Amino acid sequence: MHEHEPLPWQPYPPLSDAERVARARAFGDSMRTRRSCRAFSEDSVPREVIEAALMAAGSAPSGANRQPWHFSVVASPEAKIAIRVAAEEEEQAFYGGRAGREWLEALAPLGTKADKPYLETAPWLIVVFAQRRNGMRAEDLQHNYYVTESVGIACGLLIAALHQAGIATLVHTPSPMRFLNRVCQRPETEKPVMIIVAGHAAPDATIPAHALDKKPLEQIASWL
Ligand code: IYR
Repeated sequence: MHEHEPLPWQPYPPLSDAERVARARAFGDSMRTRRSCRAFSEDSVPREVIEAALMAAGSAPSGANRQPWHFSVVASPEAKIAIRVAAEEEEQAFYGGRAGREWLEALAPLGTKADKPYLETAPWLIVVFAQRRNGMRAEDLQHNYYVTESVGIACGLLIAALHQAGIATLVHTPSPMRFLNRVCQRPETEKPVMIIVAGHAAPDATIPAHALDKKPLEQIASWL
């Protein structure tokens, strides 16, 4: 057999068009109830939930199927504290002026600030790394393709899977975030992309009204 012989397509479940519409709407309706959570309780989430959601993330399409992602899953209090301390240090500088007036004005409706207690209270921090290339030595160096796009898709699936499992999430992007390589013991060839904070919302969690303002279909799509 040829080395690259394709396998037959595995048919999707046969549905009526009405069922297809209903399923797409049901998923959309569910995803529209997802909100970024900025106050987490200490309530636990089973590791199996995180594992299943990571398997969903790992199913994402990627450039040349290189799957250029790594998920460092942090639950230990020591590692969470190390991440909180380093992240807050960067955020102090960010909110203290490094972000610039325009960016800070854009964030004002969200009410975010340098204090990040959720990095310690949430049961899981999923630190996402992008593998720009594999291998350290020139002779076994392998480049990956469309790394940003691939990792972005995987993160979208991860957030969707966690939401479907009833888990609250926050995409957190301390800037710069190279400290995550040190805390998570990942090689310098990997670029930290985001932290996905996962857990349950604290009883007093709030959402900024601004977050409910999603663009209508007419504004996000055009048809030719
Ligand atoms: N990393 C900061 C700032 C921040 C930036 C954007 I763009 C956001 O959508 C939200 C926050 C923080 O986490 O506070």
